[in-house]
Formats: sequence, C-alpha cells, structure tokens
Amino acid sequence: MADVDTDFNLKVVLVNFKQCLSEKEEVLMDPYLTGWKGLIKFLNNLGAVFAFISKDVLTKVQIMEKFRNSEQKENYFSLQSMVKYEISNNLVDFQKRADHPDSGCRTILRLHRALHWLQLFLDGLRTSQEDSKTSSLCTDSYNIALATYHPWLIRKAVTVAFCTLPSRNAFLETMNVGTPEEAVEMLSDAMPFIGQGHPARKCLKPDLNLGPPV
Ligand code: 1Q0
Repeated sequence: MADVDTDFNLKVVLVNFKQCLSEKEEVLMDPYLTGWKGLIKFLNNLGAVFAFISKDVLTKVQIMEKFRNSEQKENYFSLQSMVKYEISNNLVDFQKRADHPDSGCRTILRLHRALHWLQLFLDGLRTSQEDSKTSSLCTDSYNIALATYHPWLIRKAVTVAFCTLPSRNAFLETMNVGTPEEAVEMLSDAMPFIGQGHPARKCLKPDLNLGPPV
C-alpha cells in the first residue's frame, strides 16, 4: 500500500513520470503511481491547509494500488490495458456515479487532470519573474486545468490554500535540485517530456459519445 515518507526531490518524481511512457507509448501504471507518491510527499510538506488535497490524492492512489494487487492486476498494467478491460467489461459509470463509483478510468482521469494543472503550474513557475506570486501562478493554472471540474466549495478552499504558499524562490528551493536558477534550468529540460503524458488523456476518452467517466 502507499508508503509515503517525507523527503521530496522533484527530479526523482519527474524521472518516475518519464519512466511511465513505454516505447509503444503506453503509460505504465506502477511508475505512474510512484510518481504520484512523490507528489504526495511534497503536498504533505506544505502544511495542514493542504491536507485535504493530499488525502484525496492518497485515496486515489490507493484505489489504483488495490487494482494492481488484485487478481486483475495484469489488466491494470498500463492505462491503455485498464481502459480496454474496464470498458469491455462495463466497469465504468458514464451517466451517474452508481455501480462502479471508483473505477480505474474515473480515478486516473482525475489524477491526470491534476497532472495537467502541474504541467501548467511548473511552466508558469519556470517562465515567471522572480517577484511573481506563486498563489497567482497556482490559481491561473487551476482555473485552466481543474476549476471546471470542482464544485464551488472546493474551488474556494483551494483558493484559500493557495494564499498560504511560499514565495517563488522559496518554492523553487523546495524542489531540492539546487539554487532557484538551477531549478528553472531543470524544469526547462523537463517540460517537453511532461507534455508527452498527454496520449494517456486521449485514451481515457475512448468513446466520445459517452464522454468522460463520472
Ligand atoms: C503547490 C500546491 C499544490 C496545490 C494543488 C493544486 C490542485 C488543487 C486540487 C484541489 C483538490 C481538492 C480536493 C478534492 C477534490 C476532489 O473532489 C477531486 C475530484 O475527485 P472526486 O473523487 O471527488 O470526483 N479531486 C481531484 O480533482 C484530484 C485533485 C488532485 C490534486 C493534486 C495536486 C497535486 C499537486 C502536487 C504538488 C506538486 C507541486 C510540485 C512541486 C513544485 C515544486 C516547485
């Protein structure tokens, strides 16, 4: 089960996500979940205000780990094999959350939307001025990638949590990859492969008539 200790190094996390993508452009579940566990470490270091976010992510990672430890584990080897298996066995709710409230498809879709937020946020951090506010960078990326999918109460709670974030440079230092300048350089190297995760988002909408899993 998810074993989340406290050290955080963004480079290690990004390497995990890089390892997700197989030569056949499949997204492999185990390194994907390991990458997420790294992000949970970071969230845990941000303080109590972020606890509700890290709890939600941990729950979703645990749902996926349960599949990977079940008799069906081979079907959850990659995101693609998971989609194929769950769709062909009617294991995904499309109209309302009912018979399969915690399907792999709905769970991964939510994690993947959050990774889109992260991609936008890290790019904002990389390209912004030294005196930029992290709360504004976070809010802008949140509004693009996630806010549409969250109810009013969550949107408000998230906005309040963003206001407690450290400054841009302090943030870059928490990445544990050297000085803020070195962190920016590392992010510049990493951004192209972060974008490569997108084939996975396509595979989570296998039938456009059905829409995304609810
Ligand atoms: C840096 C600060 C991090 C802020 C995180 C921003 C994302 C806000 C997400 C808000 C989630 C609110 C909690 C619950 C939401 C759920 O309702 C929702 C839907 O799930 P369900 O089952 O109810 O349908 N859940 C989600 O949308 C998933 C949200 C996951 C958020 C994951 C955020 C990952 C952040 C990691 C921190 C990485 C920072 C990177 C390091 C940078 C270093 C310079």
